Amino acid sequence: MNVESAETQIPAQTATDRQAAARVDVIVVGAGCGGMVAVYKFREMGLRVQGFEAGGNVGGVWYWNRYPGARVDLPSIDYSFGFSTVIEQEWTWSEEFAAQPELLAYFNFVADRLDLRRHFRFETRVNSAVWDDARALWRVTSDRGDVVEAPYCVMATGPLSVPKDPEIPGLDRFRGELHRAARWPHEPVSFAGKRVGIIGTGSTGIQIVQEVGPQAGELFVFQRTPSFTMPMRNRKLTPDYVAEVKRHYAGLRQAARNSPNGGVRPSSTRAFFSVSPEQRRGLLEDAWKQGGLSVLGTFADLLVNEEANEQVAEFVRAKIDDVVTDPVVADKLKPRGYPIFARRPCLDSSYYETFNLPNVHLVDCLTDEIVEITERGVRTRSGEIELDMLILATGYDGLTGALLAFDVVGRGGVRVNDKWKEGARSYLGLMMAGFPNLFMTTGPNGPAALANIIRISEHDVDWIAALINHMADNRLATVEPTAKAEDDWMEIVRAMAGRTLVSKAKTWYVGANVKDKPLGLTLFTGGFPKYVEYCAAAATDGYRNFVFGNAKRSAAA
Ligand code: NA7
Repeated sequence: MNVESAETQIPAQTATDRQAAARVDVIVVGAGCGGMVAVYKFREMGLRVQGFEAGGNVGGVWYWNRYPGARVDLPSIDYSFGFSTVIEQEWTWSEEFAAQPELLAYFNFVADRLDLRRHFRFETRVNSAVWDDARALWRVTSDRGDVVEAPYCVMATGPLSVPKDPEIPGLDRFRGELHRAARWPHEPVSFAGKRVGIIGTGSTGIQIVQEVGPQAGELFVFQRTPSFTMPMRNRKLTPDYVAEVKRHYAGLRQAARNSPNGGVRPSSTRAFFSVSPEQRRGLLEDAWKQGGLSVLGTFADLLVNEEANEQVAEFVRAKIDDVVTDPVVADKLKPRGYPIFARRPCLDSSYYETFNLPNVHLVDCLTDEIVEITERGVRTRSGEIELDMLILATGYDGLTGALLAFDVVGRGGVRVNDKWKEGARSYLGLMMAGFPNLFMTTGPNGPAALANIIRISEHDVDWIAALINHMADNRLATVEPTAKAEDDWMEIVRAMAGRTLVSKAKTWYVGANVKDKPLGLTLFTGGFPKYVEYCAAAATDGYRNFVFGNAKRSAAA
């Protein structure tokens, strides 16, 4: 394997040299948290790394999602890198749940401090990644004319990087300001005195509504499926608290890795019906007061026991009546027809209070469906609502969208598009049979959306790095999982998915939000520690579930 110092990075290409393929050891696609960990780790291993990123800088979703009110829904302390004690000690979080500007500042701080930026080509979108079997190389091309080859390619493209417009006719006709939450302008946007409409009431829509409602002239919230949302109860972190955390980061990271969600929030082994109704009520009220995702952690069986789940759902629904003064609006805001927590639970600070403002109007698209977007606004069955601004918070082509958006071609010309025709399939969410030396971080058959994405990214990169080291030590050139290993993994994933209520809601988790996307829960629902266990087991006995190719036939050795 070629090992050179980081200083030998390929220089920025000019128009004349773009056609000649540059050569590195690893190509990393994406400069979100997965891509950042990956370039750091591979550089530390002495590998030459070339990263590509469509955005103008590091940060992934936090680079793109600059919409008003954007905020992480896991504690910042938890939603931060654990691979560098320097970063842990030098960075100080100001709030329990950081807002987007602070998160983006954090990712930039990490990039500066660890000198990661020079490994990426920004504002450069990968067009294709094609496996050259004869030379055992991935050949990656970009929309700027780059051609780079490497024996390894890591897709750190993230589960939520392809925003999805709603399938409503007339979107291009709208003459007012049109903003997409996930492509929010870098310049300030004013809502004052404007008639603003927002489509979508998932985590994103909820954060925007509570922020924009008090600022807009009028705000029309187009809600199709109400979400369950709970109080975030965000707070400033005191210097004493931060100092304490910094002393105990190692233990906190360990605890996070051992918890099902890869985070330090509370979880329980208690079954819902194992305690009396009064105790249940007390525990739920305590969790409600505590805020964040505490309610989810109150009982162990909320995602498997339908009756327990419904009782918690009813507890949360009743809270809406405590806040929203108009009983008709309160009722329309109540989520029904799917289990609580089967959609990503949302956290808010004043979402329901916003509907008490006289300028904020709920449009219930279940009873008054959107028919079209017009030049002047949104037409529902009952009439046209004129708007100065329309905001789309309509979600993402999640989990698979990013890898299907460009040409990823494996052995024998097989495309990921073909392989995933009936749904995402891979071994451990990390590798695919037929796609040698291609890795994914936070892939669609791992715990991606269901556990802390930073912990998963770090784990995945470590796992990939260990395999690359194993190959270097043994002079192996190619690796891919056996078809059987992949089949067996997908069976494990399917069996687990069948036992959880997560598959019982129409969400991006199951592909229900994208037309013609194969339906089904392909995420690993067994919890982060179990996932780590499976991955560790796969690395034992000389990686017995993988097929290796000899170094002799490789141009990479
Ligand atoms: P989500 O959770 O997928 O929410 C998208 C919202 O957009 C949801 O309320 C959808 O309603 C709504 N939507 C989509 N298309 C339409 C149309 N045509 N008409 C009306 N409403 C529509 O995306 P978010 O960005 O909020 O959150 C994504 C993740 O980011 C979240 O899970 C966290 O992990 C962070 P629907 O449910 O389809 O009826």
